Amino acid sequence: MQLEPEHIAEYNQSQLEGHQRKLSYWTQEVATAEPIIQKLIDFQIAIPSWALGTGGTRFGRFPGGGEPRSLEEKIADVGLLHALNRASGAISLHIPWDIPTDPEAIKQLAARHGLRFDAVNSNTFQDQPDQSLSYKFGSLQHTDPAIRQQAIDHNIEVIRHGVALGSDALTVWLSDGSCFPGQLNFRKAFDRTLSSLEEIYAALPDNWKLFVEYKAFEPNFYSMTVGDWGSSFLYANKLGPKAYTLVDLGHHLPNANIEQIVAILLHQGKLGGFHFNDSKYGDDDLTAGSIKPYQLFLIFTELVDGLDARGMNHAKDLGWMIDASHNVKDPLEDLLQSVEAIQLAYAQALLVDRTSLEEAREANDPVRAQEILQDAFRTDVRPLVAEARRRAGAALNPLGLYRQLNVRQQLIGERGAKTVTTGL
Ligand code: LRH
Ligand code: MN
Ligand code: MN
Repeated sequence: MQLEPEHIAEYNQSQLEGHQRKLSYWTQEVATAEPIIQKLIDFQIAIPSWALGTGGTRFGRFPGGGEPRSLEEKIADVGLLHALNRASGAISLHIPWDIPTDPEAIKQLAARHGLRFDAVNSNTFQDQPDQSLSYKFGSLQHTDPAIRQQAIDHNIEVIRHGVALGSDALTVWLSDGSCFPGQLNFRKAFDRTLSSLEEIYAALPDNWKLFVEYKAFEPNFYSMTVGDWGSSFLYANKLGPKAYTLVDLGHHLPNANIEQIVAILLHQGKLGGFHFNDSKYGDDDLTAGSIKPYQLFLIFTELVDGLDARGMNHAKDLGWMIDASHNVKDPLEDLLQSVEAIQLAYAQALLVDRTSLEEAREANDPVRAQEILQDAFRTDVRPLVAEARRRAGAALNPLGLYRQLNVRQQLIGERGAKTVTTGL
């Protein structure tokens, strides 16, 4: 399925009048509209290769058909998303779910779609068919040095794949931990994990970053060895300047104040990036902004504030990735929704009157502070995001065009109604 520029042009023409009516308020009344539109054009969010097929739960999986059967088809799908929204210009690969057997050809294919390779992800939370030793009791933390070595070697192999593709970061998420009190010596598990990570860190190219992703629970339910931002921060600090903490929004205990975590990590120069998703209960991996859009906005408010305070580039200095997948939506539609939710939260955060907010804080005026934040949050910024898309050559309403073109039906026609994709 190839999306032609004429598809976008025709579609946008049909939507233009309504769009311009809504946009005119912004261009005429809001002085900051132009810089916000520019920032939105620059902002790109990486798509995880494992989210292009229907996710499942351990109770079942209901694939929708037309799903990508190979890495090439996954790249084609991300290319399609990027053509529709011009905001998904990167793909994040999970190894060995997606092994680039011919990296040069894969790189060229991605480049033809205007895509680059974001962080590569290692996988030591599952046993692979050709693997000699089992990760049942952990990987980098394991009591057996041979198993630790196998996991270290895998991570170094993933770095090699990433180098071949032009990626510049490795994300390490460990399921290591324990399910029962007494099972694990916490101090020994910490030390072993640290020394394994040190070996991986030593294999990082100079311009690379190592993202240490934490998670409070699942699949281990008593302890996780990288269980919270504190332990991730500790590992990242001990490892060195190329190591950072990665925040996956679904990996916290209920009601955690993620925006405060983000603020402090960024302030300390140790925030590496994000896995965006949303959740109501646990690591639900639901569409970003679908459950707690105010939280997403508050996170972005801290990000904008912290990035500016440190003189960082909003688009380039953090890793922006989605990590969402589930059972009931068309995965491509879901990803379009996630990207849009992230853009909306970002645009709203850029609208916050930060000078007045700081004054309200200094004056201990929580009422005024709340008004300022909610004034931005309750503003409909969709015309700004749509305008950024239009100027970047994307569809004014990517989901609208996706449905008008019957993309899923076309993909089913090309790939079949029963497709199996690799991933979660
Ligand atoms: C773990 C996680 C991690 C994995 C991905 C598949 O829950 O968030 O990022 O790599 O899911
Ligand atoms: Mn994640
Ligand atoms: Mn997760």
